Amino acid sequence: MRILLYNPDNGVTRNFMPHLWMFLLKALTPPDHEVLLIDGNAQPMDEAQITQYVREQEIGLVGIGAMTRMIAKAYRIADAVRSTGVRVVMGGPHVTELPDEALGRDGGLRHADAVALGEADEIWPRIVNDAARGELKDIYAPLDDTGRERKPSLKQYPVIPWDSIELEQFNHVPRIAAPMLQKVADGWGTFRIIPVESGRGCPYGCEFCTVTGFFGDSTRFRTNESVVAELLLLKARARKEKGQIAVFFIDDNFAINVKRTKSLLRDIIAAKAQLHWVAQISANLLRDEELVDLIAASGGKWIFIGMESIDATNLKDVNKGFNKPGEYAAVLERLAQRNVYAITSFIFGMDNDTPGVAERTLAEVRNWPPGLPIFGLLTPLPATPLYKRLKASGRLTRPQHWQKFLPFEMAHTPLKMTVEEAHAEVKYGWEHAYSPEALARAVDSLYDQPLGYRVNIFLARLCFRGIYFPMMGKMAWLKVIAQNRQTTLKLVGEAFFGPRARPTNSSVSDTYEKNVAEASREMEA
Ligand code: B12
Ligand code: SF4
Repeated sequence: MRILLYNPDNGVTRNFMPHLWMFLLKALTPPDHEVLLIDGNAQPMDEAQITQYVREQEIGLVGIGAMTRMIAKAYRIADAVRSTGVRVVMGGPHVTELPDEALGRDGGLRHADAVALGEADEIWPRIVNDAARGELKDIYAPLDDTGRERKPSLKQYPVIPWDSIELEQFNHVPRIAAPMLQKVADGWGTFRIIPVESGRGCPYGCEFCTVTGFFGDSTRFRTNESVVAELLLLKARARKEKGQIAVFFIDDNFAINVKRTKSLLRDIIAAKAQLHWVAQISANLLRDEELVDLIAASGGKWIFIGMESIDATNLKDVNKGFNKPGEYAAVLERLAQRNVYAITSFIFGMDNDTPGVAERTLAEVRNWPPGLPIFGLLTPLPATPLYKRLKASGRLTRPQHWQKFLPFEMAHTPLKMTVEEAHAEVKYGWEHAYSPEALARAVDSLYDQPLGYRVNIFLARLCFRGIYFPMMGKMAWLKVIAQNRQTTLKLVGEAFFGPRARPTNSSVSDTYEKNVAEASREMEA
């Protein structure tokens, strides 16, 4: 049987990285079936195109996975595929929480022939075999003999054949520039970001988060050997292609078990399996100096930190009181001292937020080492404790917001500001954090670092800006580059004429250094 695994486009950003579930399920498919993959973010398709593809390729089963924000598109594609008589199985966090919606048991249209609940690693081969025999069931759940949910162990993790998978759709280097860039340093003929997981689960239970409910509050890990082997495979591919591969460790909290993380990082270093990597780690775990040393030595370049808010009351409200805003600066400084920078994520529209929250947050951010701040709105995802609380108190304004996905729009009323005010705060956050002045300030604050670091922060900021201001076409990119021409010219000039003196026309560096010194004193105390 030919199987198509399809991931719908998210409607906001182009795909900067493949979705791991597709490659994982492909690797777990019984060998007598053929699996094709389409990621809508890299290969956008509408309903007509997908039905044509399914017919032409003689697909016998379509598997669709989606987060909540892509579910409306996922259902439209599923409906189109089912109209051709081909069966659809759906999986992922959204349908796990609301299987009745996908199966049309809530009074709506049926979108899927079958739904896979939770982690599908162990049940996928059964789904495929049932489908091949024409005996697909409505619901598949990973249960043990006593009928209790069974979380797959990650000790027998399959080998994802990254060395042979076709990855052209995820290459960020334009084809025209590839021959020249292949010759630069170790080769930049291709550049891809590849997702790798080393563990699952998070015990913290933040109120807005799906993870503790979905993956569980106890953590499971792959063996160090299997993670290291995967990195070596990726490294070999990059070398062979005269290109670059960066890894995104997609674990929800990569250092949730600090001892295990340190042992993994040591093994990566010992095996010379270092690639540049990004991971999500909560701020409280980054107090450990040795961990941060190992992060830097093993190739860690960017750490995604869910800071959420600079207001301790907000953090307590969403069960994230373990985040301590008072230590954010010191944590970021500890990373920056090792040339590791942070993607700092903030949520506006929390219950203690009032108008001006974006500027108050930015005032803090400006005093930190440069990073990539991102801003979103508090979103009640189905089945989270947040959703239940807001529903119980009658505060949901769009209880089924996923039916019509609207980026950066609230689905409930905050307590201390209006919905419109919350939207304006997010807009303010993005506009001011990614303005040409803010980009120039970020680049200047690294005045004492090698040029490469300044170019890195500049390019990363330009790309991250695209989350809120999508730059889909060449013209949009040209406009942004024109707006940032002063910084661009400064960096180009430096590349040709050597380093500049420390900037004197800005108080950035002084303020920054003062704050760093203060933060370090606070931590020492
Ligand atoms: C990596 C990641 C991203 C990447 C996505 C890009 C990418 N290419 O992967 C980035 C960083 C861009 C991202 C962004 C966001 N993300 Co995200 N992300 C994740 C993360 C950390 C890992 C995903 C992953 O690969 N997991 C590992 C794989 C193996 O697990 P899985 O995808 O769930 O697949 C398993 C099962 O679900 C099932 N399955 C999945 N699909 C299918 C399909 C079929 C047919 C079958 C049978 C089974 C099946 O089988 C798989 C194996 O067991 C998850 C958390 C997590 N640990 O999963 C959050 C998560 C998916 N993200 C989440 C959210 C909310 C977001 C954002 C909306 C955050 C925001 N406010 O901006 C954005 C939206 C992105 C966008 N633009 O659309 C939520 C989704 C909740 C929900 N109900 O939808 C999660 C669960 C995190 C959370 N805190 O709750 N994200
Ligand atoms: S620490 Fe991160 S993954 Fe864990 S519950 Fe909180 S938001 Fe979710």
